[in-house]
Amino acid sequence: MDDQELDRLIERVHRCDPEIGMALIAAVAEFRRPMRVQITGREGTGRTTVATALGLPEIVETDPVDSPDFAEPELDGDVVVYVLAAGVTDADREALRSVPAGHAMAVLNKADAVRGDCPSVLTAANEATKVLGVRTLPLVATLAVQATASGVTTTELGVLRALASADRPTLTLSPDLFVAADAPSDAGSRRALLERWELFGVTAALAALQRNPQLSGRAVTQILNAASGIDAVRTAMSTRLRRAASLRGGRFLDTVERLAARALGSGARDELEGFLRSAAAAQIGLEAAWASPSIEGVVADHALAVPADAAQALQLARWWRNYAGGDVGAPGRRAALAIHHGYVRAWSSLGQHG
Ligand SMILES: Nc1nc2c(ncn2[C@@H]2O[C@H](COP(=O)(O)OP(=O)(O)OP(=O)(O)O)[C@@H](O)[C@H]2O)c(=O)[nH]1
Ligand SMILES: [Mg+2]
Repeated sequence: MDDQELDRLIERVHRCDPEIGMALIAAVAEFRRPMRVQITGREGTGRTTVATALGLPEIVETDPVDSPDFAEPELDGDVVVYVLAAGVTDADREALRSVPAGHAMAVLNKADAVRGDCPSVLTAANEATKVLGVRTLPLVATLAVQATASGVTTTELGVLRALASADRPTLTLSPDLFVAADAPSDAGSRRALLERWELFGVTAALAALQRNPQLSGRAVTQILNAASGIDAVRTAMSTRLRRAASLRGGRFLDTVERLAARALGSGARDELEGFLRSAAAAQIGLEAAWASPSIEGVVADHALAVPADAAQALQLARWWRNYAGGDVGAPGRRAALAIHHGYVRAWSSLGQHG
């Protein structure tokens, strides 16, 4: 939205009604303030490492949850990243219950320590999603940090290739076996590999090199990055941030509505109501409805669809009206009808101009 539009609104409202003007200034400041991301969870679950792996400057680590040494942290960030390791406890559940719907995501960190293979890690993450009611993604934060900070070196690639070609299935059963095994390369360079990539990373690299011994160091680094799970976590993070911004827009419109009702003279009220009827406000309302937690299952990770022409707008409007008519509960119906209205509005303006 055009920032100057809001600044001009503030000026006009302030001229009519200084008190409402001041309240509007505060509401606009809240609407525009930078996003705040909190990273939280119990002690030692890997919160600092996950924050480093995400590499977001605005991320803040809270005091740990469920610790005898700290008061429970207030989880009021625009996005709250909850880090789990191993299982879900009652304290985790309780802490997440305090986060407003639509603002939390969870990471099942130390996925390399989950006994078993990749499917059992996914099962564990899905279990946590079900138990917590918050989408939970598996992650090996240490590997993500390492693969982002520095790639597999030429020396490491040489050792990994030699080990991969030896094809010893028992090699990666444990760190001790890996160092002690009778295999190409010396124990020192294998220990160095473990120090940087740990057994999980080494195992993933060897599997990749067994399938394709020609892989470059850069390609192996990319495979390690993928194996860490960080890409999915980053994607979920940006979805959450986008939604948090949209939900904040919805709260801003609610505040403006309240201010319009409170305004004494008709001048300020007319200005505020004019804004609420504007295309900019309609867009904010549409995005807020799209981000509504009640329809998250339908919308999933999709961004708000912008119709290319009137026909498409009409099709989208119909789809959402139809959805609103189903058995979707009151909040779901409200969000769906708001989206329907938004597309009807888009249809009418696209019809006029195109
Ligand atoms: N195996 C494994 N270890 C990890 C992973 N992520 C973090 N760790 C290790 O877990 C330990 C704690 O990590 P931190 O990032 O300091 O965890 P934290 O939650 O910030 O810890 P506190 O702030 O001290 O409560 C460190 O030894 C990390 O190296 C992971 O994905 N896998
Ligand atoms: Mg920490």
